[in-house]
Amino acid sequence: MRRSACPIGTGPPTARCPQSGQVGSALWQNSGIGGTGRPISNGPFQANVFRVRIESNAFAALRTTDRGLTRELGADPDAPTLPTPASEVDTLGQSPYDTAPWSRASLGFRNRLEGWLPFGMHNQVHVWIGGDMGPATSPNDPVFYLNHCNVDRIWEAWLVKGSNLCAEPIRIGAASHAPAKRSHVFNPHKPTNHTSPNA
Ligand SMILES: [Cu+2]
Repeated sequence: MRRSACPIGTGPPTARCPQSGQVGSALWQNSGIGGTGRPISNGPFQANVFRVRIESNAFAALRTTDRGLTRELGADPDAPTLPTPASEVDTLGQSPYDTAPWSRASLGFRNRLEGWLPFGMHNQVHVWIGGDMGPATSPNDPVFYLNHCNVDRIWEAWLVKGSNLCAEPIRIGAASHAPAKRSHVFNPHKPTNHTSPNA
């Protein structure tokens, strides 16, 4: 794919690559994976060739549908930009993997990559893209897989650099570290009402 002057992850907004440069990236053009809209109107996933068949309602219950794919790039004030190379450097420098209380309030690599504070890299991408990338059915948007493959890439880089995987092994079996129960909310990537960063 052709690289734009301001590809995703170029860094904080500058005169050369303002915030809008992220929306203007080649990725979101007709020759990429299409852009923004309800539904999106360009690219290989526009409504006349790509249909969303299953969606979440406001309580994350699944229901059938037949509509075009939606995105609202950069429209959510909670995530006005995508993560940047500086975000990645910061994330790779996090150690240990996780800390008490093993929640969205925890410091460490896991939360910085996946979750909150205020948005970990993974959640920040979901919220910045918006539309169908928000609810539990976010795999409806093929860009979901770019985001998750990037999470895997950073996870591998963190392991290769020899980061501290188990800082507090005695605590691993504690009840407080049990997998978070998924709450049924419309947007699993917002910190207001959800505990699992893994959607
Ligand atoms: Cu995700």
